[in-house]
Amino acid sequence: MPALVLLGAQWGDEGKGKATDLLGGSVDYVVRYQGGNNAGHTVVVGDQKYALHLLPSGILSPGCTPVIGNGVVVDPAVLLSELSGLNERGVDTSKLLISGNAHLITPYNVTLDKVTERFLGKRKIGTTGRGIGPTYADKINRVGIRVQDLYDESILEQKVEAALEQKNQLLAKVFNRRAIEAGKVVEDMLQYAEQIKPFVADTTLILNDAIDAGKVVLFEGGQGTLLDVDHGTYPFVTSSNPTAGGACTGAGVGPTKISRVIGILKAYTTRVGAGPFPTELHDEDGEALRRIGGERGVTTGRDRRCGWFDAPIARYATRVNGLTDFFLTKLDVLTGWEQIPVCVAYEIDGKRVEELPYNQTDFHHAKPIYENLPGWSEDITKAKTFSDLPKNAQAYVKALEEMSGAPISAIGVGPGRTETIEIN
Ligand code: 2SA
Ligand code: GDP
Ligand code: MG
Repeated sequence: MPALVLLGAQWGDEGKGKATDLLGGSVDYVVRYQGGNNAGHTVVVGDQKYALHLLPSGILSPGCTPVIGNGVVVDPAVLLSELSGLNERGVDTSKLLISGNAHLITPYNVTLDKVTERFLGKRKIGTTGRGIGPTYADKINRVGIRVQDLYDESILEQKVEAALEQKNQLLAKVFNRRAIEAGKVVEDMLQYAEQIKPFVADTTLILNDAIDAGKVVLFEGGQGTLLDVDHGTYPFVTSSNPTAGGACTGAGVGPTKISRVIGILKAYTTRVGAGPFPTELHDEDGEALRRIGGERGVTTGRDRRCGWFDAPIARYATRVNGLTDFFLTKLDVLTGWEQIPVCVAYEIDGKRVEELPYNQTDFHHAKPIYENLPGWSEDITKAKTFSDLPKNAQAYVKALEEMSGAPISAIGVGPGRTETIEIN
């Protein structure tokens, strides 16, 4: 098992942080390949709770080398503050590696993210406001600033000036804002350069060498399949590729090296930010899922929208990621419901549709077709094996597995590291 990908099968917040941490003990490298500090991964170790935004969850496993790949966008101020926060809690972060080709989130990109959302008003995406979209836009427009630019002041100046040329016109004419001074931005960015330098490396070379030497490399996705800029609910998506292919481009590793792709799947569905969500609940059940599941954004503190499990989404995740298996999380949150509705297909314009429609308008009109599965009332948080689960919980897991197109290899029954059932 030289290289594996672990990613969100829904709209993010499935419990990827916990799953990565769980595997951390048997993994040599944990690599972030996309996104930035828009991610929020919660890891609970004993009585300690960690919220990671930019750093890979593997940073909490002592034997593991955490890597920020070229596909990630890095806010240098956030990076340093996250590192020092962990250091203060006794976590050794000295092994961190950061790709010199990763792009930097500049202060003007954070500003642009926020003013654009305000400008869009009712049509806003509901971004995290961390500058993610504008930074990826700069990357694709070839006016991005990369980590390696911090170590060549004259290049940095030229690039910042080039990037600001159009932006200052936009800021003045569309957003009625003052121009941003290139010199001030350069000064701002340079103050981080020396502290970041020890971590900067040719991560592609290191990771490929590691895989060739038989080391285990885990690629940790941020966000989720339906937030993917190509395969998600566009335009209500993030600006990167959380899907499995993103691990290859975002880390510089070929697909032939990856032998396992794990989809993290919540036993119900949540989403934060705007966009379609067929099984969303606007009633007491939705409120109960939010309360019991603690469904609140780890980065922004926003309430997450909650709904029942959606099987077409799980099948879609299996397809576009080539999933080998699922980790089913938060099964414990469903304890106490007499009946648990599960969306098995959609009704779109009077027709039954089994798969996620590729057409945006159809997805917006999709009405869930539910099947009710019998619930359970026993506490399952102490369950250690599949047979410890009540019969109805076992049947719920089996039904989800059948509908989702890949085997379930682990089940989360609580937030802690040990609250997991592994299935062989
Ligand atoms: P952005 O900021 O450009 O990536 O926002 C675009 C959309 O992507 C969604 N998004 C997320 N959805 C779920 N979880 C995320 N991480 C945080 C968490 C979110 C938070 O773990 O809770 O704290 O609000 C995440 N990051 C981005 C976002 O809501 C937009 O819909
Ligand atoms: P990520 O973005 O996918 O890493 O997920 P988040 O950390 O944003 O949100 C998942 C939340 O669920 C966190 O608060 C986790 O501690 C918690 N969690 C993960 N797995 C389980 C589980 O099996 N049961 C319960 N009750 N909570 C879990
Ligand atoms: Mg999260």
